[in-house]
Amino acid sequence: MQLHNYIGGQWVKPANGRYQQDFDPANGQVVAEVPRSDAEDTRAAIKAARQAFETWRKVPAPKRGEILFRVGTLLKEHKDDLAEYMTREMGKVLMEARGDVQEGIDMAFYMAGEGRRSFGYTTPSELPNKFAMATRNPIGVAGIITPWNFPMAIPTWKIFPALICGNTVVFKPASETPYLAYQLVKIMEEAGLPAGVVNLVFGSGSEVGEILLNDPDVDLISFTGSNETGRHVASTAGQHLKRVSLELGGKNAIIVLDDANLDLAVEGILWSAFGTTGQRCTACSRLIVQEGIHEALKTRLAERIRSLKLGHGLENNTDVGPLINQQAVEKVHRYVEIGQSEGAELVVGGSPVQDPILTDGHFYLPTLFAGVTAQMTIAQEEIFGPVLSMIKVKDLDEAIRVNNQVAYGLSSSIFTQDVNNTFQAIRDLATGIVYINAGTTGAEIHLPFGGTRGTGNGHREAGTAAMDFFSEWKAVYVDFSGQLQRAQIDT
Ligand code: UN1
Repeated sequence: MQLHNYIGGQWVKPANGRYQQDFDPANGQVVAEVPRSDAEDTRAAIKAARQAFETWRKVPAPKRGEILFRVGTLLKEHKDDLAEYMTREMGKVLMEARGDVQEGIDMAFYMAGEGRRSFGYTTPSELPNKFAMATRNPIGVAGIITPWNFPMAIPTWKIFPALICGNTVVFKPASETPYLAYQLVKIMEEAGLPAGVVNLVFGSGSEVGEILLNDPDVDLISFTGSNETGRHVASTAGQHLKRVSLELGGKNAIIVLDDANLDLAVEGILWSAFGTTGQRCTACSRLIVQEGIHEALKTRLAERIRSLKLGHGLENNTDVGPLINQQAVEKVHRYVEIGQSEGAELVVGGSPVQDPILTDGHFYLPTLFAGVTAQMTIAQEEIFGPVLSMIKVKDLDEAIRVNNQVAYGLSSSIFTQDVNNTFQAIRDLATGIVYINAGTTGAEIHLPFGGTRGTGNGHREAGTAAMDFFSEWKAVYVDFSGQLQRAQIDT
């Protein structure tokens, strides 16, 4: 199927007539033909969004919410189809694809409700007969740049709060997941979103993204992706004084203390490290284990990892799907080689899959390293694949130190049954998300999502925190005294 851009409420071909193909990473089959748009289409989309902003910002927020409610209902109706398309397009197993769509549904209903809240506040004035309040206000045109690993969740975390706050959107989805972006925008159109409020432009970061960063008519940029690109986004958009929200990488760890429930820890580790083939920002790539339980955990994990079944995500018994593309396989393998050359012990995995049935896909064996030290490259850099590194520690203090000694700070987790350890961990783990007795993934949409240090630039997505990014405050003073009252002077 050939996809089109969506600009000003019309499905249109790219002005330059160029297309590229979108592939199923599990078997190389073509999923869709996608525009390779450039500056011309992007500028047209920005113009449409700018025009629509003047009307959309005045639509009462509860009415904007009603449209989002319809979007949520439609997403729910199409959940099965959307999940199947997602598995075909980016490889995650069907159950997880359903979860990804569910995040979009949840966000639609949550933000629909925000249409009737969007709370500001009133506060007493320092002067008599004067009223003071602060209200949330739309900002303008939001450039939304999203990755392929959560093709429904991440765009909806950004687009729905942008819309409920009264902004309009130009959406540039990842080149690897255009079909899901197309489906999402189709649903928004069907739900009755007015023309120009959301515009969709397919194309590369260098041709489409760059225009969003530089065009003065785009007021804010919300980006999820790599740390390197995030720095470029922030510095480019920053020169134009745009507001920028970044969600970048992670190097998330699970800590397992001697007193942990080992059965539970094993389940949490497998799910966090190998779910989505390790391709989540929140995926666990470091396992920080207290020495007393280390050997037992290593043996159990090795056994379970060996039995994980790789395959197409649409097959019932598949545990782990493919990586997104061949570059990802090569990148993961490079890290595995670095791990070995730095002296880590390869316990399981460590190579692309040889199975002839899977050779057309981008499969890599789930991999476990032990004997890793906190400073090794595989314990410091984001791999974004199914590679887990075990680091042995003496006690909780050392575990927390190791956890915090990386350039990222998205998610962390601890398995312990001791209440004192628990609260110390909650206080001292320097990440934006902390889990107790659960793995590092599974954020819910009504809580703030994001991280410290190199994971971002201090903003949070989801929950009411998203409203803080997509709106700006207006302080309003109403003087009903009938005379000039000078603040700070007429005391
Ligand atoms: C991401 O990988 O960027 O908490 C998002 C989780 C999911 C979202 C992950 N709810 O793993």
